[in-house]
Amino acid sequence: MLVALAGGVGAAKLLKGLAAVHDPADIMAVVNTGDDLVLHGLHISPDIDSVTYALAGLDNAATGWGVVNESWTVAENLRAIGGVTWFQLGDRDLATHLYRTQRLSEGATLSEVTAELAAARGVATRLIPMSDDPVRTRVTLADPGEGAPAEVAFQDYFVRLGHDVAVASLRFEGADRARAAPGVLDAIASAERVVCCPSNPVVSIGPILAVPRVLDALVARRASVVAVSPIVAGAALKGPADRLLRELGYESSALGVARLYAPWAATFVIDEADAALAPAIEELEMRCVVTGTVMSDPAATDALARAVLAA
Ligand code: FO1
Repeated sequence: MLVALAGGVGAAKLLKGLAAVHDPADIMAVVNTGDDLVLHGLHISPDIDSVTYALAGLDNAATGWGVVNESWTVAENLRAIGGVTWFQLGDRDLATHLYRTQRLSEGATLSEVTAELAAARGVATRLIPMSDDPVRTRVTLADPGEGAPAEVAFQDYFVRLGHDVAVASLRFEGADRARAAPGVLDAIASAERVVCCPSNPVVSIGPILAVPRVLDALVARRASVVAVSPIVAGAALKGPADRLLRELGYESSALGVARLYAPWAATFVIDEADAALAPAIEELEMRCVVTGTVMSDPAATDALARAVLAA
């Protein structure tokens, strides 16, 4: 079994590549749920949905989230009646949130619903939330502004504020009481290889590591863990990972991410643009693999997946 730690868009791409070059039924993706939110009474799991849509070939490559060929009738009507529209939900995407919310209200777990949705979309890769218990990423803003709350929910920071604000700190509400979803710890313990996808180290991988016993399980399997740097030439390919790393006191480089991951990952994959960092990464007692990590098309994605499996 290949186990992958996954956030949203970066993970979705690599998982697509891994599923193309390895038996998808032998891959289990453990997905971040710290970004989850309830809006219009609907339970939305953005990272689970990004991964599911990508593996089903339904992903919207232009946005990196949501469904391809989306229509916006509900959103347009919601806007007309003065509803909340800063977090955009397309018509096709809404079906997913309706299904999830209904099943959760019937007593199904998030793991069960995630498996049902993946099966319904024809996804062979096993998708599992990091936890069935609620864990919510909360963001403390450095300059909240007069009368504004200092701490906001993750999607308020990410979408409503366009992650264009300085962050002072993060916390993963509920993580201390959360249990890893059924099967996660056993899968890490018995995996042939664990792949940490090129996701945001602090807000995508961070919440997974914050679930009790996950970090210990990874440390115990350090020799089998391969992580892919989400930072290339000092910058994130998408999203605020570079800025967040700096604001939280880490170096915004592949080396900075390697320092964060060194306790539990023995192999680190970096881009050719960062080849000069390899010796410093190897000093962390990590094996450093230098290859093309920018997944600009399916061929590049599959090549990275092959390099990760060969690492
Ligand atoms: N990201 C945006 O930037 N704007 C949106 O309106 C938005 C809506 C949305 C709806 C469903 C969904 O599954 C994801 C959505 N995202 C949106 C993406 C999401 O906020 C982030 O990409 C992830 O949480 C970060 O990994």
